Amino acid sequence: MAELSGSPTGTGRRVAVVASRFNETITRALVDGALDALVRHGARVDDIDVIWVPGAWELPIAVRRAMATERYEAVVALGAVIRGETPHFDYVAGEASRGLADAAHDSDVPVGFGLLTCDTMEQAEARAGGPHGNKGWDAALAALEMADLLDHLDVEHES
Ligand code: INI
Repeated sequence: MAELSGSPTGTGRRVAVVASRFNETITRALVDGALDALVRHGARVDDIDVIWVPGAWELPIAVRRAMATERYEAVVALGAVIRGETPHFDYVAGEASRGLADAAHDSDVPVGFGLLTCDTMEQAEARAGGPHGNKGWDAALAALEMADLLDHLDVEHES
């Protein structure tokens, strides 16, 4: 039996952090968390690009374009959708999530999913460097771990 898993090593990795400006106090905290995770795990600052888009709705197209450059071994998508009084939340959160999933499935590049979908600003704050941690950090680590795992799977497959 073989057991495979990846390690979240950023050494030598080029990473795109794609973040939305909507609810910017939250998303900047997510970006800070992601950058901290990437650098602490060995990524060079010069190998990280932070790409800003207006809102979560725009995340998938920017993620796809970033992947198409073939510059990155991992992508981290960050945003914050917070429920308002209308069904707008459901459309933005649903389509952004689906678009990111589609982009990830259509590509060999792992995407860390750091899109907060919260009922309140307090819930978002709690997940952007508060009591529930920083989901930007978590998404960055997941992307690095998956990049490493995919490398291992490629080697296993070749041998
Ligand atoms: N975008 C977000 O990232 N979060 C939100 O909470 C949000 N709300 O609530 O409207 C939001 N809307 C903007 C949307 O993502 C697009 O940028 C906009 O519709 C222009 O295309």
